[in-house]
Amino acid sequence: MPRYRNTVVGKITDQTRLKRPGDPKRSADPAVMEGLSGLQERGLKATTSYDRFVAQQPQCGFGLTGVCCRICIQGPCRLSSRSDVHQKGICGATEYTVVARNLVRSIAGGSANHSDHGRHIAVTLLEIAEGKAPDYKITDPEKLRRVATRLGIETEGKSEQELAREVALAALEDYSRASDEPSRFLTTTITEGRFKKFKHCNVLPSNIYRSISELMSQTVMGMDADPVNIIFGGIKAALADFAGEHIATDLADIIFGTPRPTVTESNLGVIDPEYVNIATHGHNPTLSEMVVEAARELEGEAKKAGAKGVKVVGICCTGNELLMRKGVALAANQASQEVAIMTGALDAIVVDVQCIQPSLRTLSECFNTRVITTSQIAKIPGSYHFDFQESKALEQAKEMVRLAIGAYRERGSREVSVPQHKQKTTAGFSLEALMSLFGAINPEKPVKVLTDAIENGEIKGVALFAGCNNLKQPQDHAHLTIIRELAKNDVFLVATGCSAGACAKAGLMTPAAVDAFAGEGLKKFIKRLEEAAKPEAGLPLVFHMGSCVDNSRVADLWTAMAEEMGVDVPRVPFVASAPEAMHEKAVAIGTWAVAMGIPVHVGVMPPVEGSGLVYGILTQIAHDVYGGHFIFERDPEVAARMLLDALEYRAWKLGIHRHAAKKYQTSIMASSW
Ligand code: BF8
Ligand code: SF4
Repeated sequence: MPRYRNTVVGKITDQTRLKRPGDPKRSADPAVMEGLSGLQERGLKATTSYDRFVAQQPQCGFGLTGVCCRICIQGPCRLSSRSDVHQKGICGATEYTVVARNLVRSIAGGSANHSDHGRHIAVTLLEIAEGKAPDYKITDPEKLRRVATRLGIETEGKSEQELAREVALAALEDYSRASDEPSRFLTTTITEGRFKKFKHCNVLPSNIYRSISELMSQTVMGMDADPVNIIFGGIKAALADFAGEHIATDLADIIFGTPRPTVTESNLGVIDPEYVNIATHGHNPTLSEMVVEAARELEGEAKKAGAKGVKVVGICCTGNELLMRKGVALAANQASQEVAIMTGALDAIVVDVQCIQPSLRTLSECFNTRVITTSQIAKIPGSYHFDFQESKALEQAKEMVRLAIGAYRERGSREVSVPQHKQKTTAGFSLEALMSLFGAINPEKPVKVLTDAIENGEIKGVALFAGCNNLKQPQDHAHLTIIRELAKNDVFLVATGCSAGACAKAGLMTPAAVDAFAGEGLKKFIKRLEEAAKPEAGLPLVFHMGSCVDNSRVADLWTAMAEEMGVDVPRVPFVASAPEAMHEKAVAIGTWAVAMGIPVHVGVMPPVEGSGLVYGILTQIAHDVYGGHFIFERDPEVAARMLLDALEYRAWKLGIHRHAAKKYQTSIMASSW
């Protein structure tokens, strides 16, 4: 079998590396452009990330290519192949060691973030089971039973409380196991082929935290110098990240309910100046669900203060969690969080963890917004801080809402300026919701509806759009450009995280977008689903599958497809793209997706170009070993072509192999991609 070669992989187009300082095109989102120019018009001196990005130019070339090592304090050592004396760091570390170490340390960061989030939810479930978190309950007992069964826990004759306790303890065991037995949340959610592959490569994590700390240990000064071994350590921590994400998704569904299709609105226009407005921002739904409840209960107090009521809106992945489960409107994704405050109509912004810019606090000074932090490990100096405890969650959430009502009272006649842009959004497509949609056509084998559509050529495959905003690109532009191109070429589209936010704000999560952008095959497929399932609000062009931890839902989809097709994941026509990746969490997700066998496009160059060897491992060798690989391409149009090529290559091979298997009455080859 010839090795997979995309003719443009390994090279990148000549797009300018950095957005020109002063480039007026800062965002594809008209609400953001209006918000930014409004600031100047109002004569306010506040600066935003967009300004600070320009101020940071030119960024350091050593850092940009990953060859700056600061791991010990003899450094920083900046390596350069152009100078004899700078080819190695002081300790003798070469560029491939330094680049690999820097890369995997960001996987450790991302994995720590996601798995911490998962552990927090597992502890909440345990507290619910033990009666220590009276404001929470088990909303989806069926999912509780399904997850328990998947984990091999006996369900017969057990109460909800008993089962919740056992599931929570099984999740916590994935963080504390002393033996080398692999993580149960990983091994029970992947194909047998992937299990064998991970075992063979010695990358199966056992204890999530141990994988992260081992990786930190592996990469300190004077430890591992072998780039391949370092990257394998990174893959292990990335698979631990996957386990943590799966715990977060499964257990949040059990506590707060598994998302079902819901209709809401997105973009800054959802902020209504006549209400007390509270933005919930971050990632963990444990707090924000309580804020929604507290806002409902304190409606009367808000009215007494002269408002029409309390309006909760979402930002980033906390926004996605609330949007999926509660139909709460999404105000902003990552790069427009500051602009939400700049409307002047946000009375409070309640934050939990991750992707929260410290700049919010400074900006809030100009607009009298209460910034409320709630995590012991995510404080911003000068903010209101609550040490959030599940045992008194609702009581604390009410205090936060009262702070917002107080700020509303002080608003008086202060000028507010909300950009009037918002779009209808149909969201809430958990895997269960997607399967029930497909089940309207084939109740016995719902996923077959999707795989059949690929096999008969109606659609070309599935693409996941994930990841962040990154101000090296105009906000949302790359997401929207690639998505429209793939839609035109009949690719079924799912999205999570800030990519889902970009789609929602741009109106791509509406039935109208199907008519406007889908190619004939995709349109036919979606309309067929619509006719069978008759969803009240119709179906969107891009299916919102949730927050970033909910990429676990997407992995479950490709696993289900692989099982239905009788192949392993690397053969499924499925690709992923993070057009504006920014966070360490995105590096962790991209890495486990590649290890699962998915081609993953990244639209912003990560700091790996300093080592040809590491670059080659990520873009070529990864494919030989795992069947997935990274595609680094900054030009969204070229990237779209490359993603389509990867899908077509898989669909073509599947057809060829299926034909041969039928002819010779053998099973489909599984060993070579
Ligand atoms: O976890 S996509 S900017 S908000 S890291 Fe952050 Fe990136 Fe957004 Fe959600 Ni995910
Ligand atoms: Fe320099 Fe080696 Fe220390 Fe890195 S670990 S800073 S390369 S001496």
